[in-house]
Amino acid sequence: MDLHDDAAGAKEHACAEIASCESLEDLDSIRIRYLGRKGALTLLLRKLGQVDPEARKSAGKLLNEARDAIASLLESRKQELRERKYASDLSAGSIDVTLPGRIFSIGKLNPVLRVMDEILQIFVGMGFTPVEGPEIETEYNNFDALNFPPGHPSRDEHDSFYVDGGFCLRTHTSPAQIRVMKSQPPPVRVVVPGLCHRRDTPDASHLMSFYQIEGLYVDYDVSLAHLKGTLAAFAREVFGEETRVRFRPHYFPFTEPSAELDISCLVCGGKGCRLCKRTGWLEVLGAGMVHPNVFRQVGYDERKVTGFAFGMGVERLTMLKHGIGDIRLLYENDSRFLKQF
Ligand code: 2NM
Repeated sequence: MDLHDDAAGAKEHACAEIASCESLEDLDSIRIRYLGRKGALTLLLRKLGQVDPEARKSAGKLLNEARDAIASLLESRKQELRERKYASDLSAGSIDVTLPGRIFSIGKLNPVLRVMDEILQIFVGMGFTPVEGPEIETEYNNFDALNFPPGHPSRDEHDSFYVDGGFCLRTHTSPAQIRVMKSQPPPVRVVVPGLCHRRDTPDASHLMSFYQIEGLYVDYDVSLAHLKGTLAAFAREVFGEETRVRFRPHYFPFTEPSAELDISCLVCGGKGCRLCKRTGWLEVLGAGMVHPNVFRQVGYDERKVTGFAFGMGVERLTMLKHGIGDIRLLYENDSRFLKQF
């Protein structure tokens, strides 16, 4: 057995076959016959192991050269045959070069996520750090630690989703703030975006899963004035410099005092219209000074620290910003609707 002769022979045969080959299909079968898993060259290479060591080196070199030469000839012949086929298809009229190209449309973020990014950026610009928490929470973090007493209506089976073992789907992102406060001393300045879940029947303004962004600022000298200034600056950045704001007293278990922030109506500017139900104002978010019971729960000294917190529904803000009348449109994945944003 002489591998040198075999290699030279295989190469010579292959080159002749490739040169006279007239179709891409035949060319591929030549490739398989010589270079495939059971191809002539492959089998010869496998035999190398049986050759005595002195002859192995030169035989190996020759076989590798033969394989590379065949591969490169196959490639250049393939190119030739392709070009020939293309030219003949073109002259036969079976390719219509006037057809428009394929259009690949590029996807983009849902408007809710874009508004979420925009809101987060505004707070990042004011020194807040975005953090996230789990969607399945302990009932303790979701309610007890936030000063919701055991009989509070939002803890009802009809209002929250419960999971065995003292867990529930978070109904707001506030439990993440509990985790942050438990993990570090003041100062805390965080914004928390995330999906929340409540047992609501979907309608034009409710979904059972929705995004919230909440914020928390805790230090030794945080006042209601800081809260008002921060949220007024935020509202003007999202809705425009001419936007007026007002704080209306409200109640939340985890803040005292609590308030809701309204902005002057985006449609009528305050004169009264259908969007603002003739009031001239649109409700944007809830906020307040963190309740001392919350600080006590996380181990902060409630006599020394103060803080403000706020929370907003991202779908609601998206609807206000873009004049969308039904929250369900945002998630129906109808591209005719989504393309507008
Ligand atoms: C709101 C309104 C008012 C809030 C309170 C807290 C915490 F963790 F500090 F207790 N986080 N978020 C809060 C306060 C949320 O959403 C409408």
